[in-house]
Parts: sequence; structure tokens; C-alpha cells
Amino acid sequence: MSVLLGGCGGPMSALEPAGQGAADIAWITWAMLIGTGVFMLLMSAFWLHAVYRRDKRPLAIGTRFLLLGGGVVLPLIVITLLLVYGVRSGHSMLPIGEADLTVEVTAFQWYWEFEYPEVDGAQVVTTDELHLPVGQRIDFNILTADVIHSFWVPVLGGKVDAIPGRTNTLRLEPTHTGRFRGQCAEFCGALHAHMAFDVVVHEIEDFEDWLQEQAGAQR
Ligand SMILES: [Cu+2]
Repeated sequence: MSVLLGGCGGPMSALEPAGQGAADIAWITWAMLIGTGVFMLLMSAFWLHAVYRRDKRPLAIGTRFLLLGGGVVLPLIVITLLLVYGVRSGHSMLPIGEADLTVEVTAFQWYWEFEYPEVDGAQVVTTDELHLPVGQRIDFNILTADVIHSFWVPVLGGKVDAIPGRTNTLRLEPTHTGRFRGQCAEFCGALHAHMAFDVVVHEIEDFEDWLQEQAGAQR
């Protein structure tokens, strides 16, 4: 098992979440994987039983019960649960309510530019390196300077496209400090595969210090 899952960790793993949105996505991934696995085993057991049993008379369970239960009631319950969970976790990645920090993201062929709030009139901008504070709600206003790209930090949450002429906003909330990695998730030309960036999640005070330091260097 550890051999099979050996490639699933690391700084870009959606299965090792370090953010609220990614944790929601990882939870539903495991729930669906285990749920469908159990269901498949159960169905396989029924199938084996049907094929190999000696008594060929119809089962005692009514076909009506099986059809209504398996064809109407079960899908209704599963789809309703998925819908409620999906809407709730989807909303947590939308800019609803005040954010603690807003970062302007601009995608270029083939790099990323990140613009942080001004500090005493100095504008801090980084390229291919995104610095964030832990435990804060952060809105990313995502723009593109040329073609369609897609902003994605798998350990933090879902991905959102950068579309010419539009600003798309994604909210992420890092829950762990550390160094992670993001990647453009929309084919955008010859160097698309190289359009990755580092993500550094700091303690809040360390982030403030970093921002001050960068602003000081700009002056
Ligand atoms: Cu791109």
C-alpha cells in the first residue's frame, strides 16, 4: 500500500491538504472512493451469489424493493448529500464576506506575478513565488495578460481559470505553514509545463515581517 501511495505526497499533493478548500476536496475524494469501493464489492458479492447459487428460484427480496431502493431512493440520498456538501465547500472558496488579505495574481506566458497590498506607499510584487500568512482568508483576484491560464495550488484548494478581459476571484485559507507548489493548470503554449510557482506559507508575524522587508527594499 505504501508503495502504491508513495507518489501521492509532496508539495503538490491534493491528498496532503494544507488549506481549508483542499481539505474539503480531499475528504469528499476519500468518501467517494471508499463509498464506491464498498458498493462495488457488495454488487460483486450479489453477482457471484446469483451466478453460483444452486437454487435457481427468484430471490425472496422483491424486485420492486430492489428497483426502487437501488434506482430511486439510494441515488436521491447520495446526490442530495453530494450536492449539500459540494455547495458548502464550493462557497468556502468564493469571496463571501470580508477577506483578511487580497493578492492580485496576473498570469503571463509563462510566469506568474503576485501583487500584495501596499505598505506605506510601497508596492510589493513577486514573480513565481507566492508568500501567504497561515490561518487567514485570502482572496486572489486572478487576471491574465495574454491567453487563458489556470491558477492552481493543489495543497490549498481548487483551481480557477485566468480569462482574458475578466477578473476571477478565488478564496483560499492556508491551514499549515510550509513550502508548497502551484502550477498553471490550463495548456497555454510551449512552456506551459514550466509555468509553476513556489508557495511559502508563513506564521502571520513572519508574513508581516517579510512584507515590511520587501517594501523596504522597494523604497
Ligand atoms: Cu499558463
